[in-house]
Amino acid sequence: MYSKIAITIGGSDSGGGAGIQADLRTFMSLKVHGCSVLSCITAQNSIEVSCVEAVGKNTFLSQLDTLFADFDIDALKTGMLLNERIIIDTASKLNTYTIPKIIDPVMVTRTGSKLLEDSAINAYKVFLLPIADLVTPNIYEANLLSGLEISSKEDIENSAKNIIGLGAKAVLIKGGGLKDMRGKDFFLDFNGRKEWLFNNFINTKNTHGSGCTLSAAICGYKALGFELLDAIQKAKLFVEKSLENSYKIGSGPGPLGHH
Ligand code: PXL
Repeated sequence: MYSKIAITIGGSDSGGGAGIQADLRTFMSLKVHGCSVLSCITAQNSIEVSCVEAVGKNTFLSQLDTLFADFDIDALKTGMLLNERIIIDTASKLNTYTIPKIIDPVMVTRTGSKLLEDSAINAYKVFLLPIADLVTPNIYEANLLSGLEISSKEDIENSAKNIIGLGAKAVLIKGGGLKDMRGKDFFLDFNGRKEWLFNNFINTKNTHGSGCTLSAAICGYKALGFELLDAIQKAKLFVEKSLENSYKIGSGPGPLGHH
């Protein structure tokens, strides 16, 4: 019980549906001890993000240093990193850690609120992707990282190749943003291993935090010692079950019932 430790580096969602709150709920469901390094604080409910503030550099980096000084961390993920400064600071630390690193390149919410400054997209490409064991973009994020405008299955495969070309060891492009690609995700690694992964499409509006939950579950299963593709497949099932248990708490999309 709780012999493994994972860290999420990301933003707080005051509504408790996404961000570090979703990540910690996911880690707990997997019986992995969850630590959190806050990069920023958002004020949000199910319909809007009304305010975002970055955590100061010293407080941000001290959280990481303090955790690594005492705990044997098994895996980590990043989520909302907000700006170039936070991405560069994160990359400079992550460079020195050999544990599995899952990079969820969070850029925008499903309801259209921006979670990343435009100037920071390049910082992802230059500093974070080269040290990622896995990067998990949705279609929108894959477009921006790969410079392609994805509209087909073939585009997804080409975009994944470009992202591997930026130095990521593996990429999982989530197809859900394209109508006929729901429940279909594409995996590619630097050895050329490629797989289309499928799961049942759960028809619910309560999907807030599903991307965070997927990357946190992959991170959790990596902390538990699973191989990357096994971790991804198990994480997809975890998201599927959690979507079946999702619920509504405001007038917009509700959160997953992590399960
Ligand atoms: O789903 C991406 C995400 C990540 N982090 C925070 C968020 C969201 C989406 O709302 O609020 C803090």
